[in-house]
Amino acid sequence: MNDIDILITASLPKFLRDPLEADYRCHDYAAHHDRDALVARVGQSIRGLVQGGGTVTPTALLDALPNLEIISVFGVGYDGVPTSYCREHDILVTNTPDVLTDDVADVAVALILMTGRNFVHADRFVRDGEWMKRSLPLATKLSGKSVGILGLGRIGKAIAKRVDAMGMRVAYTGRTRQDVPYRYVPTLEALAADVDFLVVACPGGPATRHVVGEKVLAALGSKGTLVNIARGSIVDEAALVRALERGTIKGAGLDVFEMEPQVPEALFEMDNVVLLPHVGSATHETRKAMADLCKANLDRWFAEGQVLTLVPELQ
Ligand code: 8YV
Repeated sequence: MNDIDILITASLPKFLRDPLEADYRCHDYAAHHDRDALVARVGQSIRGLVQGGGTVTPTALLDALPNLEIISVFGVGYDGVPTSYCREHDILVTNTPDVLTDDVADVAVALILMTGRNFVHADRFVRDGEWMKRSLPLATKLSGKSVGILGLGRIGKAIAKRVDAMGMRVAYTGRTRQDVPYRYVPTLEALAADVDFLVVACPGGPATRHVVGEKVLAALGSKGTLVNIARGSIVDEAALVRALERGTIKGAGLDVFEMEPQVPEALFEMDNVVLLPHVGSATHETRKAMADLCKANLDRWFAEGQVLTLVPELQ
C-alpha cells in the first residue's frame, strides 16, 4: 500500500474496491454515516477521487479537497463532474470509454427488438398460459424500418453497425456531419420526423438537457418509438409520459431515467413501453474491464504523471 489518500464517492463493485484498497488509503465517502466529518478530517490529504458514471460531484465537495489531482470516473459518462471547475483547478478527469461500447449498443438493439417485436409481452403471454387460448397480436417488422441516432460517437456508431446488419436504414444527427455511410440530418426535430426509432446516444450534461422534449416527441409522432440508452436528463420525462399517455408516439424503450432509480409509475402500466434498470454496461466482462481502466488511470497518474483516458474537455 502507498500513502496516497483516495476518496470514494460511489458504491463500487468488489473487483474495483478490493484492488483500490490494496494499493491506496481509501476513504469511503459514499457509505460514511457522517460525510462532512469525514471530509473535515481527511479532505486536505485527498489526492484522488473515484466516482460512478451517474455520481454527481458538487463543487462544494471539491472546494474541501484542495490537494485533489485526479477524478477517475468508473463509467464513460462524466456529466456529474463539474469539468470547468476541474480545468480551472488543475484536476484531471478520466473515464472508461471503449470497453463498454459493445454492451451499451447491444442494449439499444435489444430495446428496438423488444419494443418493435413485443418480446416482453410475448414472454408474459406464454408464462400466463394465454398461448393455449389465443394467438398473440402481430408485431412490427424491423428490417426496412429506419433508425435515427442522436449522437454518432463510439456507442452511436456501434448501434448503427448493428441495426445496419439487421437491414434497418440509419440516419443520424449531431454537432457535425461525419464521414460515414449514414444519412446526416442537421436537426433533431427533422430526424425525429423522419424515422421509426429515435435512439438517444449522446452525452448527458447541461448542453443536452431535455433536448428530446415536446417538439421532438411531436415530430416523432405515432409512427415512432423512442429508445434511450444514454442519460435520463436528455429526455424531458414528463413530456415523454404525456406523449405516451396521449398515444402521440408509438412506444418507448428506456434503460435510463431522470431520477434513477425512480421511474415514473405511469409507465408501469403501458404495454408499449420497455423499462430496464440502467443495464447498459452491466456484464461481468465489461464491468471488470471498466474497473481495471478506472484503477489504471489512477495508477498511471501517481506512478508516471500520465493518464490513459483524459476526457475531451480537459485535453
Ligand atoms: C454505469 C454508465 O452504470 O458508463 C456509464 O456512464 O452509465 C454505466 O456504464 C455506471 O457508470 C457505473 O458507475
